[in-house]
Amino acid sequence: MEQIEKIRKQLEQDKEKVTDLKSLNDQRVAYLGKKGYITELNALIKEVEDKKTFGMEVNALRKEFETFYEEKKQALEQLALEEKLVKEAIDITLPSKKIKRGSKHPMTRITEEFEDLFVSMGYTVFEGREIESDEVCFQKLNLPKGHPARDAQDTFYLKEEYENYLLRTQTSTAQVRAMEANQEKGPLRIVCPGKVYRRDEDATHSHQFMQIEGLVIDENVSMADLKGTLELFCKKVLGEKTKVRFRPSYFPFTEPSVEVDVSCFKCGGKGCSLCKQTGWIEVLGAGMVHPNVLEMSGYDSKKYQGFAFGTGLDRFAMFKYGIPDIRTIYGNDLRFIEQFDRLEDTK
Ligand code: FA5
Ligand code: MG
Repeated sequence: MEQIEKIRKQLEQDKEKVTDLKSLNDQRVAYLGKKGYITELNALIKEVEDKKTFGMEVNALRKEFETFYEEKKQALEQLALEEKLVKEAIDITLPSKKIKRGSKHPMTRITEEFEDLFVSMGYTVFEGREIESDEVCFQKLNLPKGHPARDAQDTFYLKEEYENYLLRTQTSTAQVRAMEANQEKGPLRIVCPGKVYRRDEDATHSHQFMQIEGLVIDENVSMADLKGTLELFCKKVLGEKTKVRFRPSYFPFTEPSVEVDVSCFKCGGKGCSLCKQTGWIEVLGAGMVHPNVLEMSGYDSKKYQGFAFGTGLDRFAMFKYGIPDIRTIYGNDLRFIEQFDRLEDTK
């Protein structure tokens, strides 16, 4: 019985020492574990006379410990929870994190600007294809197999069973697609922007770039209409002071053909590094649609004439935004793309 009293007294002291869940658990092991104080009291039972009283006292002590343990455990857990809540509280008065907004790619901006301009002049936007047949990319544009002008554009062909297919080298393919899609073989007025591919690679030439094609077909369409349209286009896009110059050129699918230069927008025509001291910058190719091209797509070339033009959109983006290397346009670096979000002259 003395032993029991001794351990009861010790328990009173030990209760004070419990400060957290760990020390509480240590006490549980010390009292109720395999070699715990209360467990060992049980072993003494065979040595005492009044086994019944002794057993009851030990049980009472065990009960006392268990009650203490449960109550203390609950209290400590509650305390831990409260501390956690305080620590993890969210301060709703703090400024929120900025949500990152996407921004339009410069090529998307240029494309939309050009589309808007031509739509305002009565054109519709025509969707071409990026994978084209040799027939549409070359043959129906008056470039039969073996034509020397193919060399300047020969590109990425598809493998074996698709050997007659390639990644289009020019949006002029849209001329053929639009004429063939028009069942009435009547007037047409379309623009087609899109990606094109060539085996090129330097600061101003990319293996993938963008062009926009324009095609107008009607009765009595002349070179004067082409000139007026392109002059208006260049002035709208590059500024009213822009001077436009037409030079004779050659494309197999137009006759006559021209290349169009604009007065240098950097030096105004005086001569600088951008225009290589000439005062002029070449921006597009154009011409009157060749009668063969009209006929091959089912048009009556006696009744209809047309003009077509095609220009590299990347060049315009580079001029407009002062981009020195075309490859940054396709590098997917967000630091590059995000800069255009701050421009005020675009949507
Ligand atoms: C053509 O592609 C003709 N289809 C244009 C045309 C259309 C003529 C309709 C007549 C009638 P050219 O190969 O010159 O022409 O290319 C047109 C423009 O694409 C060039 O002036 C240039 O701005 C751009 N360009 C050509 N190659 C690249 C390249 N690798 N990277 C970026 N831009 C290029
Ligand atoms: Mg050219």
